[in-house]
Amino acid sequence: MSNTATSATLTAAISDLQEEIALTLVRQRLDAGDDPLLIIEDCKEGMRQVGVRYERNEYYLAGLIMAGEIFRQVMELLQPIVEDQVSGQASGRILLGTVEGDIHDLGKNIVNMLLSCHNFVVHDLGVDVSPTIFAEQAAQVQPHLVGLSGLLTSSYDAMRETITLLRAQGYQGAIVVGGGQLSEEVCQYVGADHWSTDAVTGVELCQRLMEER
Ligand code: B12
Repeated sequence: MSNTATSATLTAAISDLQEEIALTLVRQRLDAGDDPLLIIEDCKEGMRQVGVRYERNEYYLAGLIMAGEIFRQVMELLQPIVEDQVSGQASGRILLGTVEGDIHDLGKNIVNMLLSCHNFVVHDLGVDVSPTIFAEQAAQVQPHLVGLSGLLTSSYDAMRETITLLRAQGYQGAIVVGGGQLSEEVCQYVGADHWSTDAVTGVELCQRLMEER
């Protein structure tokens, strides 16, 4: 059932904050056997458009909150299906969280879900996690990988501080940063080893890092 028109309709429903229409479209696509990961991509594009409309003052904070709520409900529908579909070899331990000052967690939660489906043991510290908590938990959990999520420009300094502290206390595993606005330049600025703007490629990266160990 997935085609350009159905993708565009779902993206538009999210972008227009039409909750019922968006959820109905998701249910219809799931009933038709559509790939939940493609559905997530269409919703993500809708969320990107919400962000653009917020920047243009077409939406205000309430619009962001509403979009977040719609996405959360979409994920409630998709999660059981994704969990049924994906599986893999036992992987590694990963410490995950959204950095200090940032409460965006929808993307991080998708990463958590996909990593768990690939048999990673995920220690998710939640949102607004201080560098100290990351460092304490890293010492306790001894993760193979650390994943830091952040969507705000101001999160880059929190990522940098967190990574500096982790390295200062001797953490030697790979550190991956993720978030929609990241780039190679930001990755270098914060001192991470890898970066990703997408959960699927991010999880593939984590799997590759585990294989290379
Ligand atoms: C929904 C939303 C919110 C919701 C979040 C709800 C929630 N529970 O997460 C709420 C209302 C809380 C919110 C608040 C704010 N927001 Co907001 N928000 C958004 C919006 C529209 C969508 C984000 C989203 O969920 N996208 C969908 C998910 C699936 O995508 P994602 O997060 O990018 O995640 C994917 C990848 O990045 C990756 N990934 C993510 N993390 C990780 C981690 C690892 C390890 C890996 C490998 C991969 C990975 O995988 C995910 C799946 O593919 C964005 C717009 C945008 N372009 O992102 C603005 C946006 C991020 N928000 C913005 C702003 C300004 C704010 C506020 C400051 C607004 C205000 N005036 O208060 C506050 C800040 C609050 C805070 N302290 O954090 C700006 C940031 C601008 C900037 N450059 O800093 C954006 C870009 C909007 C814009 N264009 O202006 N927001």
